[in-house]
Amino acid sequence: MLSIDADPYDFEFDPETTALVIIDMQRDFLEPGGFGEALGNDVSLLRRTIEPTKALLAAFRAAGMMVIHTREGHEPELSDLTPAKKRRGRFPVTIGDAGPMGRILVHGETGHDIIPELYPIDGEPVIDKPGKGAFHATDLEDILRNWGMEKLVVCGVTTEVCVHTTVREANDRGFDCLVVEDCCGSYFPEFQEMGLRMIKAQGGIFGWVASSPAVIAAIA
Ligand code: TIU
Repeated sequence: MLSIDADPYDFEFDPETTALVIIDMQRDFLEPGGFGEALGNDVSLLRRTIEPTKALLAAFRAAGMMVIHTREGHEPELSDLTPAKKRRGRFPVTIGDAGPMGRILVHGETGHDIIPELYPIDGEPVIDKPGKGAFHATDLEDILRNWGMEKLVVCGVTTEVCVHTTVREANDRGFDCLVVEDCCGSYFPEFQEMGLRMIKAQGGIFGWVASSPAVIAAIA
């Protein structure tokens, strides 16, 4: 067992049964002209997560640990897009509409893909998810159980939306989750802070929180 200096207490893990799950580091959320901007957000707020996540990903790859990527998005015919999700926000441009990076949050479009800095390599599963949580309507739970994973190191965007939903889903399925604070980003600084505090409060009601240097030090 290895140990990471984390809140509310040390996170102990076996590298053989611990996976890195990188949530939705897609152009649509991190670059101008995508879904994040269509929702009225300043996407530059998320970009500080890229460099620390590159280092974290490199550490997992060097250690031969499992890495999984997720992407939020929909089939080109929008068959997996609920009418409620399409309508939400009453924005003039929304999911499935054309934007500067192609149709917003649609599989195969430039904006839907993972940013080049964190691009998956062969052997790393990419989970396409239609919802905010990575377990809803995906194979993620089967993949984790088939590969014998018990604990998850989770990061990505956005902290209070897809990272939180995924951690809550994982927690209820019996996975211990450690959230990497500097590798998570929100369009709202106050949600970033509160989102992380909610994870680790009450004895780690949803999981643990640590910095990427602490995680990398433990793995190295
Ligand atoms: N809007 C927002 O904060 N997030 C999302 O819509 N999806 C994810 O968090 N990936």
